Amino acid sequence: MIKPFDKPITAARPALPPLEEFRRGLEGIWDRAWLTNNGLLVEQFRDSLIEFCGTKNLSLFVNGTLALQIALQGMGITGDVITTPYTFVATTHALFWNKIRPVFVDIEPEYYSLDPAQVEAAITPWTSAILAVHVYGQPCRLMELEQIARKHGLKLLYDAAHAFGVKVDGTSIAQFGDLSMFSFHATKVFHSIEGGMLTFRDPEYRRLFDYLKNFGFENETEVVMPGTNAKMNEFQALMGLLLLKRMDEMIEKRRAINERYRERLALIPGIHLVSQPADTVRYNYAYMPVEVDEKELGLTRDQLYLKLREYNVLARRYFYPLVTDYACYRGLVANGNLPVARQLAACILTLPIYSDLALDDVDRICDIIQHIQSEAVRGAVVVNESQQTELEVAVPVTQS
Ligand code: T4K
Repeated sequence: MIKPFDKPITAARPALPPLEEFRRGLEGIWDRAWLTNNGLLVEQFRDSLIEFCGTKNLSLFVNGTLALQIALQGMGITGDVITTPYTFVATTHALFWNKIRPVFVDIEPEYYSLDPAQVEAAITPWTSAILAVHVYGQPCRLMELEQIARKHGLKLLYDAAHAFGVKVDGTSIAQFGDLSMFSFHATKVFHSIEGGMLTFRDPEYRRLFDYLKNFGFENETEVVMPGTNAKMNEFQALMGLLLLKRMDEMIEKRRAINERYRERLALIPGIHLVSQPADTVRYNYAYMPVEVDEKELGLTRDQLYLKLREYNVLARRYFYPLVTDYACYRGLVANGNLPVARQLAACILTLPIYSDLALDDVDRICDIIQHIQSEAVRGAVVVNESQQTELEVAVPVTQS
């Protein structure tokens, strides 16, 4: 019997700078008594990000969801947008908040992003844009999507919430498409507590986004458009500045964790690893997804998820259910033919990964999975039925 962890090992856990550095930053904020509305630290953070991403066309926001909503509004996107059902629900919410109709198409099975052939087949005269997601930080089929977008005169937007720090052929992922949105939420590889960033090709968008995130104010007496409030504050920028310095170190730690998981999990029947990133990609190891093969493992994905909880390993099922199956979208959206996404959502499990996760703990998580698998094939795993019923009620099984 393997001992459960004393404390929960969560799927994500925020990186934190040394407290003393944050305290020193707070003293500066106190001295200036300037907390938000484009303060000194937000400006400094923006400058550092310009250098990091290699583009001046960059705007900061209070969170990624509002950044994406503002992007869609500012770019004047209307009608239909082709997008993925395999994502966090905020991607779709941003479309609905702009009264845009999402047209869901299936994903490709290698890196789980939009399948370019399906995108092209779904284009109609009402299509105005493609909104693709770099799921788990793995780049989408960038060149193919770009070609399709140019050929049909569509805008190409990326929800790059997971992809900060990723490079393709040495170029920051922030420089692809017409626009990318990054989330700096606490659970991400890099964060500013909450936070969001847009990077874009057209420099004109900068002014527009500045208006939209600050009530549309031109000056004290002039409001030029009905904006909202989506400004990043000084505390967020302080956290971001302190963590940006540690980006290489944080990615390196994640790389080692990912490598250890891959070595160990490759030996466990029923646990299938996601494809390695292409050689041209500098990956950020944002998540640790695995596909659970019920027959080989002897347990369903949900049974494994519940068993792991008994050991205090709080894996998550990102992204189950599909967005199209949430109560607020069921029946509202054309559900489409989504076999790859549906199959994936049914078997995906994301294991704990964060830069401070000890390699010994990774080993122990793998030992636990190995142990659960051996017991399952012996028929010795008892799944607590009340827990399972609870799970099924909370999350309805998706229809095929
Ligand atoms: N597009 C995509 C593709 C996204 O994935 C997201 C966000 C967005 C857009 C929107 O960006 P933001 O508006 O959030 O900037 C979490 C995050 O809240 C969310 O940002 C993220 N995606 C999503 C994938 O995950 P939840 O509801 O699953 O979070 P929660 O509270 O269950 O936390 C996850 C794990 O992290 C838990 O095991 C606990 C741990 N945790 C969490 C927090 C907040 C900590 O250890 N410390 C913490 O401070 O959504």
